[in-house]
Amino acid sequence: MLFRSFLRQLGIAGAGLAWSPASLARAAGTNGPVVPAKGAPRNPDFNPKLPLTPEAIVTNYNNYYEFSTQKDRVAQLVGRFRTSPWSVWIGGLCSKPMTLDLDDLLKVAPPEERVCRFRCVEAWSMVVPWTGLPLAKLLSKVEPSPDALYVKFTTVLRPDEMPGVARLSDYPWPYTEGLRMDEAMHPLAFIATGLFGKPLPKQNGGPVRLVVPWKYGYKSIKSIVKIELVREQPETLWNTLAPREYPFESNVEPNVPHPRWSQATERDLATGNRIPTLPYNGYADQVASLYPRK
Ligand SMILES: Nc1nc2c(c(=O)[nH]1)N[C@H]1C(S)=C(S)[C@@H](COP(=O)(O)O)O[C@H]1N2
Ligand SMILES: [Mo]
Repeated sequence: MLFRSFLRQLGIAGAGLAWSPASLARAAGTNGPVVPAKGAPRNPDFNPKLPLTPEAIVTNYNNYYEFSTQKDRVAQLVGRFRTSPWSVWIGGLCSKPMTLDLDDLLKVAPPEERVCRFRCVEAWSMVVPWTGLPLAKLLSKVEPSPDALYVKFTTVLRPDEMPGVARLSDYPWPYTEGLRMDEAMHPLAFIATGLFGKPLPKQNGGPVRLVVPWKYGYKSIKSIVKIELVREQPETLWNTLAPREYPFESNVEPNVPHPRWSQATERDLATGNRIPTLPYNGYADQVASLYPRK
């Protein structure tokens, strides 16, 4: 599908300059934090040559069930969501638990930009320039203890600001996700605070989210307020709702179909074309060694 007809399908092409910088700033919210994402150098190790999916698509086609199950509605519904002030508690099995406000978090490591493939379990994909820092740098700050075998992440829960929560009243809110400790410490696991050189828009999980590019998109939890080091594999929202459809591990595996559809190909949001899905979403060289054949 052509870019313009895609936008039309989203209902924003008719609005002309719906994706002008001013309207993007409006979408990001006037009370959003000031994040020095601009000027973050692009890390050459991460797909620097992949063509980016247009920003208007990345910021208007969102999965964020706290707001809506309709992808083209999320950006319009985040207006009341307050992302400043923001702080993240990091604790559990570690010797230095701490609460970092966003400014502290941004100082943990110099920001870098990474271009990453992003593959949703629903078989669509995009290519996104994130700004942020490796998750490992953040976790090292709290000095994890050896018995920390998993990391549990939790999204903020504010039903008053998140109109989708009440509509899905039987969901096990808040949204939670998890990684094995060795996955979390892998250099590809990333904490994003920016997108396209700007502060991370609320609809994309601003002000701070996880990005795990070799796993299906639902692992990349948005608007994080809590990171807990734990001994047991944590419960997660999707795994609790439908364990057969959303396994904890969730690596991108083209040969393993979802119970309701094939995972062999994906729809590229930039072009509308179906393209082959790559093992580990194209990151096999980096991460396959984490998963020795059983
Ligand atoms: N808190 C929260 N995080 C979430 C989700 C969600 O509904 N709530 N959706 C997930 C899914 S299924 C995907 S594909 C990605 C979508 O990220 P994007 O909107 O930035 O493309 O966010 C993930 N993180
Ligand atoms: Mo997804």
